[in-house]
Amino acid sequence: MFGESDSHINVAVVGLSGTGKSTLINRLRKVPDNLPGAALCGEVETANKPTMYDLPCMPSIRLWDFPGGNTAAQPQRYYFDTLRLYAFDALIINATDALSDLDVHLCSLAALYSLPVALLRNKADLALEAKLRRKDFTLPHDALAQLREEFHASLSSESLPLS
Ligand SMILES: Nc1nc2c(ncn2[C@@H]2O[C@H](COP(=O)(O)OP(=O)(O)O)[C@@H](O)[C@H]2O)c(=O)[nH]1
Ligand SMILES: [Mg+2]
Repeated sequence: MFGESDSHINVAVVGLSGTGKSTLINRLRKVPDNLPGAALCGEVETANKPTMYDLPCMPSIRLWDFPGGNTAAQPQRYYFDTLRLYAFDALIINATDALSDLDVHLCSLAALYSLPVALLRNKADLALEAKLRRKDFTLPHDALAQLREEFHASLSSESLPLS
């Protein structure tokens, strides 16, 4: 994948399938999803092996798009070891509405290997729309504040090893 002499900071973007990992990489790289060379996005899993992308605004960083974990092809118990996540410099774990068992599993293993983790709450736009549609809130600002609270509460309830 990359040698020990690799001077880049290699960041693995991981999580369940469909959480928006590939889309996130395209947004960070400021490329449209349909541009040749962009990370493939879709409603079904589009990545079957880790794929590397540069980050033009931060040349020392390389982003790696991973297949989703906890699928028939990538069972959760093998995901971290088989895909050699321990060899990376940091993980971006993509979560959505509810924190998944995979997210918690990856956080624990990352702590074991002293890997820094960024745990993202993705697709917040959909959750925000749903809150407003149910008329739980009239102001988007209040709905967003509750989304944040709910996510923080789910992090605390799992006692994640996050700093
Ligand atoms: N509404 C919304 N849709 C998103 C977001 N991120 C990704 N998607 C959509 O979710 C689907 C799966 O995204 P993808 O990046 O392929 O997920 P991956 O399997 O984790 O790589 C695609 O249809 C994306 O357009 C987001 O933040 N909001
Ligand atoms: Mg993908």
